[in-house]
Amino acid sequence: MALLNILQYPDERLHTIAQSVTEFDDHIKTLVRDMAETMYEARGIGLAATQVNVHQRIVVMDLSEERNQLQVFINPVITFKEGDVTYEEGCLSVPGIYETVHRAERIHVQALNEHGEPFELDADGLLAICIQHELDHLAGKVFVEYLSPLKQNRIKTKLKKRIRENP
Ligand code: GNR
Ligand code: NI
Repeated sequence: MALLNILQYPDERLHTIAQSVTEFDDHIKTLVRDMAETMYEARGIGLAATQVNVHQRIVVMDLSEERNQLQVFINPVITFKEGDVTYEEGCLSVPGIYETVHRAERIHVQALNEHGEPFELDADGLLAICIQHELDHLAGKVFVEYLSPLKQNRIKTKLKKRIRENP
């Protein structure tokens, strides 16, 4: 097991577009385990491979109170969206910043598990929000990009200052 380094916005590597996973070997299983360990240690509800500088379509999530219901999404695709919700989102790559974002309220997702087996699910509530947030990471998008350019610049300045003072 290993903890992975989480890239911090505005690191340009967060804008890399992830590639589909084609081989379900031990390397993927180790990566999924390390991503889960990193997410739990950071107290996040989700983590996309992009955030640990691995540009493959892999997401781990756990929305349970007891932190014992890991969900793994490989090559996830949202095939249906409806409705509109707003939620105050945060991100492990944008620490300490919480801003309201609009998302679809209900989605349908197709993905593979860590064994390469397909599954589908309907999601709403925080699960739907989190899946959309993670799929954005795989497409190179960070939630702050939904905010006004003014807010984005303020967040960039604040985080760059923090990184400078706290290397
Ligand atoms: O831990 C996280 N919390 C969260 C809260 C509201 C909306 C989305 C999220 S995902 C985030 C973890 C993370 O950065 N995943 O990419
Ligand atoms: Ni995030």
